[in-house]
Order: sequence, then structure tokens, then C-alpha cells
Amino acid sequence: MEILIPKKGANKITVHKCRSAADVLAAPEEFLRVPHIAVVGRANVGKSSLINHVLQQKALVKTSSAAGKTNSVDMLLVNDKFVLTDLPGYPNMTSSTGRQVAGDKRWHGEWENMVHSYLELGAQGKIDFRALLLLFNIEKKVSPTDLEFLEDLGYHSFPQLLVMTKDDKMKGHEERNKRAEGLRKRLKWEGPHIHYRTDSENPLSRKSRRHLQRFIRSFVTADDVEGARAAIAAAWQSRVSKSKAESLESPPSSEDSTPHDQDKRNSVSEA
Ligand SMILES: Nc1nc2c(ncn2[C@@H]2O[C@H](COP(=O)(O)OP(=O)(O)O)[C@@H](O)[C@H]2O)c(=O)[nH]1
Ligand SMILES: [Mg+2]
Repeated sequence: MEILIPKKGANKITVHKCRSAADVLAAPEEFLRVPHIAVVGRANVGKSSLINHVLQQKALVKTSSAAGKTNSVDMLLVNDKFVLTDLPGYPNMTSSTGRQVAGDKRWHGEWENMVHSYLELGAQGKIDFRALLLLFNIEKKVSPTDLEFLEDLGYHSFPQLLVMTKDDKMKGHEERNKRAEGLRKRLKWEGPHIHYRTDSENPLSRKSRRHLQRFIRSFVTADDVEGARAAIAAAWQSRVSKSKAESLESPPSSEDSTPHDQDKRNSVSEA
């Protein structure tokens, strides 16, 4: 069976829901012997929507307009080839003035327990953990909580791909580039990023899906986590070289002259 079948409803998906750290450790064998990729980000960033969209499955994982609805670690076994994990979103714990919001401490503890138990399995080599997809809403400002969260994940130092969601909200290249650049700066991000939108009738959203699917395939077919790291680095390096080559010989080929690619060239050359 293929890793990912680029056709609506064609992928075979089995779900294992974990409601506690113990459930994470007790996942069935078939979930533990394949490579894992996890999706993380702030509540409401579009994690569930992206998962449904990239797997081309309707309402596989619940999406919602209210923040913080996902309170479980949802492991999705795809075509018996890999697991895509929907991790609970972290709430934005700081108000606009930077103060801790009351009541979030307890939630923080639960969240940490779930997410860390899961990531620890990777760190201990109990699951073949390949990559984290870090989702950020391109429209939102980076908060102190976001930075805290990134730092918290940092110690696991898994290969990470930054995914800027809700790209359809961008009015054009200029706004997209400006926001992407701002986000990268604020996050001190030096690795690769891609843009994502889930309005499936739009050709750009299909393009963003194909792009992410390529990344997923490269993570899954890598030999191990170091192979996945090399795959991310190679994809980003080819962007950088392409961007340099194209700044010398314009205009770019028609294949590449979409807003998404345009943006990547710009954000790389400006980074
Ligand atoms: N405009 C726009 N809205 C999106 C996109 N992806 C998700 N959303 C909306 O964002 C909200 C939260 O999405 P959800 O997938 O539940 O986020 P989660 O909490 O991170 O799992 C929902 O109202 C979605 O319809 C996108 O690409 N564009
Ligand atoms: Mg969700």
C-alpha cells in the first residue's frame, strides 16, 4: 500500500485515542512499529483541519470554532505505514499584557503530561518518532506562551517543520511575505516553513496539500529520525539554492510562479 494516496477517502485510517499519559504508553503494537509525525500548535490554529485535509478525509478528527476542544492525543494510523498524531492544542496562557491567565495552570500541567509522555516515547526510542509539524496561524502575533512552548519542545530537538496556517486570509504576496518574515523573526526560526490553507476547492490549497504530502512521504521513507532531519534540511537547502539561482535569472519558470512558491523564495532570500 502507498504511504499516502492522493485521492479523497482513499486512505485507510485507524484511530487510537489517548485520554491519559497511560493510554499513550498502551497504544496497540501496529501503532508503535511505524514512523510517527506529530502535529502541534496553539488551540484553534487549524491542526484538525490540516489533518483532515492532508489525509483527504472528511471529519476524521473533530474541528471546532471554539478553542481547546481537543483534549486527547489522537493517533491516526495511515495505510499501516505511519502515524499522524493530533496533539492537544495549548491555550494562549498570556493575555495581551503578558500576564498569566487564571485557571490555565492546571490545564498546562495536563497538557504537558500528555504531550511530554508522547514525545518521551520518541526520545527513548520506544516509538520511531520522525518529525513535528509546528502550526502557527499566519494572522496571529506570536505570544509569550508560543515562545515558552517552543522552548519546551526544543529540548527534544526532533526535526521540525513550521507550518503557517490559514494562508487564505492573506490578501497577496506582500502581506504573506511580511507576516511570514515577522513570524520567523519573532520565533527566531531558521528551519524550513511552508504555508497551508484548507479550503479544498482552491487550487492553492491543493498545492499546499501536495507540498505537505511530499514532506510526509520523505519523513516516512527516511531510514530514521536523522534521515528525516536530513530530508528537511535538503528540502530547505534546495529552496535556498533555487532562490539564489532565480534572483540571478528572472523570470521564474511558470511551474513555480504561484504565490506559495513566490513567497518561499522571498522569505528565504530575505531571511
Ligand atoms: N480561513 C481558514 N480557517 C481555517 C483554516 N483551517 C482551519 N480553519 C478554521 O479554524 C478553526 C479551528 O480549526 P481546528 O482545525 O479545529 O483547529 P485546532 O484547534 O488547531 O484543531 C475552525 O473554525 C476552522 O474552520 C484555513 O486554512 N483557513
Ligand atoms: Mg483540534
